[in-house]
Amino acid sequence: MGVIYIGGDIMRKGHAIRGYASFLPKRTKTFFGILLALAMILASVSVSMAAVAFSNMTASRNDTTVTVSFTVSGAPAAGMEVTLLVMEKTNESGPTPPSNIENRKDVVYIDQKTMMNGANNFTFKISDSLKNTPLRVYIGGNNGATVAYADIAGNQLGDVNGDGKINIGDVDLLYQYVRGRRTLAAEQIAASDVNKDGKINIGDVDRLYQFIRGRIPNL
Ligand SMILES: [Ca+2]
Ligand SMILES: [Ca+2]
Repeated sequence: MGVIYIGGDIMRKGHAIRGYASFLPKRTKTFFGILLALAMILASVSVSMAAVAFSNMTASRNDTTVTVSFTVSGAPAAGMEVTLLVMEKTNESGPTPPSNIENRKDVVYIDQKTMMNGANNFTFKISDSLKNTPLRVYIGGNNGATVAYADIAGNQLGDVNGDGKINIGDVDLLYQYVRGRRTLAAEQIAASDVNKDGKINIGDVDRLYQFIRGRIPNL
């Protein structure tokens, strides 16, 4: 609102200059006219850049299909270019994308589309080898200033906390869940039935612990 107010203030000053300028020589009027036009352009640019925002971002995966949804507000009426970047979350956990993505092997997907104000969806395919990998999805406006992200947890059996690794942290989390001390999301529950009997209980905790201790070769 602060920026919009400044824009309005420039407009009001512009009207005052125009009224006064009718008594001035033509060259002076042209100078004031250019000044007014510049002020109006600057005001409109600063308003539109400051107001663009992404909200309600979600990302989900069904086998090799990823769906990303988000709401755009404050974009120009013709829409704005939005860049979608997906990286393996195992290596990437920052709130903004890394700057050297052309040198990174963990870029899963990148695309650009014109998005309008309101609800938007991206749907795309990832390779079969990435369908269980934890992912971080970034969206960014072309001014570089507006960025949002959402995570997709790993789906690997035994990776209960979805961080792409199977270790004691997963055993602990699963134990807490079985004891009723905490809840798990649907994809975490899907990763928890390590003895594949259709139930999540202490038998799964035990098998997962045996696996990470190296006492059984696979889950
Ligand atoms: Ca894990
Ligand atoms: Ca089970």
